[in-house]
Amino acid sequence: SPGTAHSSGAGTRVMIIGGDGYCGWATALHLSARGYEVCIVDNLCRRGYDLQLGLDTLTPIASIHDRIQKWAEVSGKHIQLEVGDICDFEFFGEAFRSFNPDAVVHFGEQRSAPYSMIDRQRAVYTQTNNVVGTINVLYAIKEIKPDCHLVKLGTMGEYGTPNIDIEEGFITITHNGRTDTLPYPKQGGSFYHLSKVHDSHNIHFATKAWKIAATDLNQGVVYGVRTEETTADPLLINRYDYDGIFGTALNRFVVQAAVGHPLTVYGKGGQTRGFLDIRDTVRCIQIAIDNPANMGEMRVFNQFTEQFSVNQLADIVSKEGKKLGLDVQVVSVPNPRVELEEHYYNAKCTKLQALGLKPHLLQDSMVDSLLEFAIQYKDRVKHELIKPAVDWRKSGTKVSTMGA
Ligand code: NAD
Ligand code: USQ
Repeated sequence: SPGTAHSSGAGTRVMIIGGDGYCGWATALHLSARGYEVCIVDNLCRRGYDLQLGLDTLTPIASIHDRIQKWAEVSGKHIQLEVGDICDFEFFGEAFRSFNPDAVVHFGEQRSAPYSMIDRQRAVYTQTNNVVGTINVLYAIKEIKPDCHLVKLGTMGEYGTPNIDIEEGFITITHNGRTDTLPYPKQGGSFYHLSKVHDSHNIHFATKAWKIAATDLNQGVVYGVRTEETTADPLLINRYDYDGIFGTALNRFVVQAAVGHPLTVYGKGGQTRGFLDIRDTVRCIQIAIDNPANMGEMRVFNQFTEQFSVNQLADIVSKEGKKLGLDVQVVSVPNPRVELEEHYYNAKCTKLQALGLKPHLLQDSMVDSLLEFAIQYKDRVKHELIKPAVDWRKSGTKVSTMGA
């Protein structure tokens, strides 16, 4: 039964900011099932972006209240809920004080690069929401519970695509005969990715100034949807984005294959990124909580398990689709983003594995079962939401209503 998994971390009080979202919901249930005391904080803005832009998840998700109630029924575990905006310190400070967490996992940001590039207003919103929210979390820890461990979701996209190996957060440089270990150079590729760069700098400063303990998890692109706990009941199903704004590469390709839409490779398709299965996202978070950073330390882990180029993903999905009798076409569409389409990429990801992560690799069976999942829900797919919807070069000051 989903409520009976055991863990050495049982009893740890974990606040999950963004616990109604894709990574956050899966993580909240994973930890709750293992006996952690979980409190979700979310202002439900992610559901609001869908209403605003006419988007929808592939899967029919239940309201946060219904999800939590169903979880209590199937697992016997209670998850606390605080609906509110972490940018509002009056709300957030009170929620933090009353829950008194040992660890706070911060997923609660606007996380789409295309969304942040729609127009000036969304660029400003993305950076304000993300940077201010994170500063509020840092102040809550400092003022209310200085030994609370911050587990912050960053992104591999903070590093960009440099022509040298990517280290985990820091690089040792010898310059004019002197040597130092410094934050790895950052080159975000959108106002969203840059919001994470700003967060990393703010967190690093706060760990030094106030002796806070923080782990910055530079996560790669997540794929998949089913986790042990979200499959326990239809009302626990997770969200799955496939649209041109919130959908990410592999998840989009799988839905495209399921509905007979050509796979949308942007430009030359040599863009290479780190990827991981959502079943590993939840385990990485648990590993970070169970092995906290030291007070005064900002520890950085690169949270992905394998690297792929967009062309490699398209090949894997076409091959698997053919096995299921799908006729999968691949097209190169003009790249709506400004990014290198052919480049060197070699990023380290050893620290989480050293702490015990056993990765689920993107073997054929995973694509298979994801494809079958997408086929199951294919009648809910709105074809017009698939096209790339945001051009980096066209972002302007006029507020875009999208649908128009
Ligand atoms: P998501 O949009 O599904 O979930 C984020 C949640 O945070 C939403 O439920 C939203 O309502 C909430 N939120 C946003 N701003 C808030 C605020 N000010 N106050 C309270 N709640 C707020 O995103 P996700 O895909 O689950 O990503 C979670 C985190 O992981 C993000 O920080 C993202 O940058 C990072 N990440 C995601 C991926 C991926 O592939 N999905 C990859 C790397 C990193
Ligand atoms: N791409 C395509 N075709 C598509 C969609 C994407 O070729 O249909 C390409 C993009 O051009 C890009 C790459 O695939 O080169 C990755 O794009 P993505 O949309 O999958 O990922 P990204 O915009 O980087 O953002 C996602 C999450 C974000 C997270 C990031 C991790 O939305 O929250 O931070 O992945 S990372 O990429 O490592 O920075």
